[in-house]
Amino acid sequence: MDLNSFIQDLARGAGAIIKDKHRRAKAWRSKSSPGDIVTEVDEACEEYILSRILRDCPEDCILSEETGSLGNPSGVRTWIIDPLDGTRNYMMDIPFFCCSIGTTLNGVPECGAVYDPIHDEMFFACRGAGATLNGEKISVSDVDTVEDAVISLAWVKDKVDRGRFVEYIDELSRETSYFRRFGSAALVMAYVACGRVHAYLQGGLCPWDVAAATVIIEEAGGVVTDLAGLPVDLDNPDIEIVTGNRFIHHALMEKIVR
Ligand code: 2AM
Ligand code: CA
Repeated sequence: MDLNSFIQDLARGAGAIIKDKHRRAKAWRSKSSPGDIVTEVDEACEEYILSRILRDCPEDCILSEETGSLGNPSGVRTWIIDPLDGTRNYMMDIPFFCCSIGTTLNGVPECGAVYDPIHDEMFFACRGAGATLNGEKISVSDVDTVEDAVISLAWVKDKVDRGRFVEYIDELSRETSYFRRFGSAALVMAYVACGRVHAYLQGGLCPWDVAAATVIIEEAGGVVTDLAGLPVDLDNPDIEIVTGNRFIHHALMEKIVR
């Protein structure tokens, strides 16, 4: 099996399901909190992706947002899946959401596909082979001052100390006004990888929000760490992330994490 084309094919297939239901009534319900929602489309996409992986890669382990862990628990490769990232945007007809599918080998990020079905953009990388957008090589921006940086900064309210993130905004707003909040962690990370956004800082994420995009950013020349400057731990259910090119990443760590 060609892993590169299989992952992209899965993300495109899920993207077709997402796009088909876009702007149509969808059944939905709350999960862990009123803000944390799942629709029938998240579940339909997940079923599509999981059935293909279970059929074609029975030796692998799987972690998927709506179902949790399944597959072979001792597999060396783990699939980490968010069938639909940006569900709130999707519900609101805001065209910023994606399907995110990553793999790790012995816990190390290996490959990732982040597919935006509305704009037909496939962000993809496998370790050691560079990152691409629709097949064209991409890289992070070379902006080197916070003053010029477009920064996405967000948090999940029930999972983080909100005051700390408000302080980050207070500190950074002395130097830039270019704050954004997109509502899909995987897709904004893909935007960091191709230089559309210069930095992204968020608390309260889950492994499936960041697994695929982490390898895409790293292969695009960017840096991805937690707020302590350490590699992101994909076993952690509550992930904080700082990412950007190495200048902006360093500047953010200096200014806010001190
Ligand atoms: P989701 O759309 O797959 O739920 C929103 O800022 C971003 O945070 C989205 O990527 C969203 O993923 C993610 N997220 C993770 N945990 C969340 C939660 N408990 N509530 C809302 N968004 C959450
Ligand atoms: Ca999701």
